[in-house]
Amino acid sequence: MDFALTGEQREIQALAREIADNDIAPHAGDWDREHRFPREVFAKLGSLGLMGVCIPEELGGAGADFLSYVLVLEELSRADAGVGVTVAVHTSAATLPIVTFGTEEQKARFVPALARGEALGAFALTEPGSGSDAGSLRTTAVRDGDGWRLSGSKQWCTNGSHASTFLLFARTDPETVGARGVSAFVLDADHVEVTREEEKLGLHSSSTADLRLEDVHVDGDRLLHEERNGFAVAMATLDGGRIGIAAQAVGIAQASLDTARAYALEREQFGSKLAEFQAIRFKLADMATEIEAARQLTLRAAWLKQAGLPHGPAGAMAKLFASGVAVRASQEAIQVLGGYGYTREFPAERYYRDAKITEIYEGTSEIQRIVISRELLKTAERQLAASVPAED
Ligand code: COS
Repeated sequence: MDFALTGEQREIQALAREIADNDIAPHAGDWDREHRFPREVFAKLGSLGLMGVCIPEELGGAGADFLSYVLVLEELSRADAGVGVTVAVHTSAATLPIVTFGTEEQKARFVPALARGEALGAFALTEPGSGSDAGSLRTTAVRDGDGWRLSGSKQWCTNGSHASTFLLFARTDPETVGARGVSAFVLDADHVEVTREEEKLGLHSSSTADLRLEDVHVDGDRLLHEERNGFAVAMATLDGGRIGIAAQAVGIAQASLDTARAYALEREQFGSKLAEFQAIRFKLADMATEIEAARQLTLRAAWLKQAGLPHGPAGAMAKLFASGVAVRASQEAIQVLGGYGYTREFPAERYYRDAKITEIYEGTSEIQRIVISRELLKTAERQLAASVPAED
């Protein structure tokens, strides 16, 4: 077991930290207040290889590993969780699935612009009537000559208003109920109509849009992977994506701790710095301990994915735990700051608003528990079956 980062991982982490501290954190409060999507930041991240960290070099990416990508997400999210989710969805929910499931032609056509940050990617699975029960989606794709004709609507699509490439899921087999009739498509911005930009509790520097497709024709080469195998594409994509959301949660939690610690060293009450009071010290200690545990779960899940090992349940555990840590840490940061924590003068209230979504998107905490418990029980059943002697 080796807990040390490689030289390359440390370099990429340092680069992301520098951008986060200099180009993102100083503006995050304004972007939050103005609900501004900071397009220029993604151009800069793209020019530095940070919009395609774990995408192979021959496809325009930085060619680093998944763990480096997760380190970048933590740093960006520490500065601005809206920037973090934009990069996370763009990379692991839109670009990576094309790398993994695309034909050579699809990879060459779509990936380089995404990996360089010249194009932004989005992931369109959720619909008004289909959230946690993703297999019940109703957007249809029917055969139309050599291509397809798509109709339906999608909801809460991160990057929706700014993306040029959409990984979108539709039912190609209307006879089949549930997950089996779903296929995946790679679409352009002009295939989808953005009908609404969502108003959210937090993540105001990110875009969350509703989409409509009205009898849109796309060529046959827009189908990603095999027909009727789209649900597996979505699930495998979310297995990796959830590790990224765990990293985002760790970033928010770390920002919360940093803010609380700095305030405790500054603020005086009853003639002493807050940091002198055990009530405050213990809060900081608990926050730091939980954050470290969340980070280790996240890095281990990323390591499993990089090693090509099963990582779905490990990623679900990381997201389940880290998202809870982010909510608790941001809440505690407000408590340490007291009245100031409740105001916009300090970023703690932004962290609190941003943290909540990590318990919801890319699968709620309840869905993560389903993924984890299914695997637990499957393993127990296998062990049981192996220990029962076969009947003659
Ligand atoms: N990787 C690859 N394939 C997978 C998979 C995974 N992690 N998980 C499931 N599949 C496959 C199954 O093998 C099954 O294929 P077969 O029918 O060929 O056997 C198919 O997908 C259906 O799987 P399952 O029966 O488990 O589907 P369920 O409808 O029970 O759904 C959950 C499973 C609840 C885990 C799934 O719907 C889910 O993750 N929901 C949350 C969706 C989500 O995260 N939405 C947020 C979107 S981004 S904001």
